Amino acid sequence: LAVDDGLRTGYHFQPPKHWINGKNLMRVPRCNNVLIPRCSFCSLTCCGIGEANGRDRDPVRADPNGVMYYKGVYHLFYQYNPRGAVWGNIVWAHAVSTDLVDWVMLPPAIYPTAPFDVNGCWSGSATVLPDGTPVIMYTGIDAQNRQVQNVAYPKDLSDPYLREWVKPDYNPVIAPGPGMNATAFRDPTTAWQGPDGLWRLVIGTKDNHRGLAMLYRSRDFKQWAPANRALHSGDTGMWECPDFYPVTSPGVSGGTKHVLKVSLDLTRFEYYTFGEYDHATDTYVPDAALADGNDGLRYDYGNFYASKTFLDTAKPRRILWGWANESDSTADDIRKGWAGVQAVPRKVWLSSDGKQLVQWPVAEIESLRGGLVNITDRLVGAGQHFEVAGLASAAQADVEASFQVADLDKAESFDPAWRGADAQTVCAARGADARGGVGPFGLWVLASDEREERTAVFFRVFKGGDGGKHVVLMCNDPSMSSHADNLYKPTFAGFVDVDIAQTGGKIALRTLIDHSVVESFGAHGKTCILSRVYPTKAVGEKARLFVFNNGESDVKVTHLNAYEMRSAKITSDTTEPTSR
Ligand code: DQQ
Repeated sequence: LAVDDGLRTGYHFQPPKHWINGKNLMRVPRCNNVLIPRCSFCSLTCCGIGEANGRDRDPVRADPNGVMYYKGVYHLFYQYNPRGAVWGNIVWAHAVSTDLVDWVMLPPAIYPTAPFDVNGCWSGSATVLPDGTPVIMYTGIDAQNRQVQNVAYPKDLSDPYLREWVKPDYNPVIAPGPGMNATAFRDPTTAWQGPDGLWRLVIGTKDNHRGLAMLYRSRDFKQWAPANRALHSGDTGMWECPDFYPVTSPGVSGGTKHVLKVSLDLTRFEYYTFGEYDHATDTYVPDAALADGNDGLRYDYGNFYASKTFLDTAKPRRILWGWANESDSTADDIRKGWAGVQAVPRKVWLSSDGKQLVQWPVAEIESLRGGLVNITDRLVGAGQHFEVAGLASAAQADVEASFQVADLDKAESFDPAWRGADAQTVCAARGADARGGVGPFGLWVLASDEREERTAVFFRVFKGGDGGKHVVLMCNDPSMSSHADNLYKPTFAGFVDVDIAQTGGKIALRTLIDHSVVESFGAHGKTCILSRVYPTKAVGEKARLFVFNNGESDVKVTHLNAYEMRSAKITSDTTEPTSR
């Protein structure tokens, strides 16, 4: 069974056509000769991890790049292969919006033109200078296949869409120094100014297995000098797409913390820490309770990578963009003619207890809400489920639900063998159909008539957490999501930092359903999971939505609002830049 063409997203950003790269497959002996794609830039050193995280599925990149707000317009650039047959020709595609919902597609803004980027224009960031000029810094793959950093400036600041970008001849502005790994030196961050007036930015690299966030300084954005030591490093392999920015929380003494996020090339997951950044000495010290790398906190415990934030000075707020890969087969992607979507833009901030970041879809997304189905105080008994009926299409919906567990004493004990294990391991052992004490309870989304196709988004509660607290697990289980063949259907999961006894057994879930996207926010944005699914029957008007409870304790749906979602307007501005 092939993946249905009707699974294009309605309000998650994707270009009209987004061709996947051809897969140049190779056999890897230490993976039992499994075929995996050649990847021209990443280090395919561990097939096990790569396969486990879908790397063999889709080498195309759609990293959000240079995201910014400039004079009333939001700009989203992203990694794009306009030819699509093979890896290469990577350009910065460009789209603009005044509301983060509807988008105008523009011709690529940055594309190979010069020896310093002739082999590709890879990820980077935008900085708005104090005089109001935006500048982009991106990684160019030069004629020697080195990764170098180049700047580009708008050609015409009076063009509200900033369609054309000029690359000065003095590029590259940062080249890998002697002894540095020139094929792992990329993805400059947005720059910030220190008290001495110098600009700073961070570039991702590695030194053998050690991932590094290299710091550079400049007076004029033209001449850049490396700092004597990295801003931070970790024993995790290459650090791609670093992001470094301040966050504040009214509940946190001292106010501001700095977040450092990195994308791990080896696992295709992202991790962040936050802590104290001393502007005078450029020292970053993550808070002691936070782990670096694989045991660390994640923005999203699902399919979400190469993310980037920007400060929206209009509101003000910080907005996070992330790319969600496909998890169907290459053949299906080529047949569909598109691959790769963006998660909805999310507001991101530091929780009031200062223990983690919290995310929530930008409020503008709610302008797409249409018909509403509302449910209040409905009990779901052990092993019961009910349909949330009445939506014209449950394939494109926004569901906000609050659950209340009737009897927390029924929670199973947390298996000591799971201590130290990640949530995904626990959820793989106790999926949506494994009966529990408290939970699994939650939503079956994109469900077919007889529910033989369904994706479960749910909570499960255990006794025996640290300090006598309950352990709350949030999962996305797509194992029943589709009859189609050759899909990658990992169970994704994260722990949720709530004291559920203190909330009176209450926990909230919001899930954005968009044909092949299931993007969920647990406990008001504390734990987020995005997954891609490809039902064959639960498509369009045939998709249905249910609440289920596979636990022994009753659960009350104290309220549930399910909204139909209109599609975002994606229009094309096909004017070719004159300089092309
Ligand atoms: N994608 C870009 C790189 C980046 C990677 C290449 C992350 O700059 O490291 O398309 O997905």
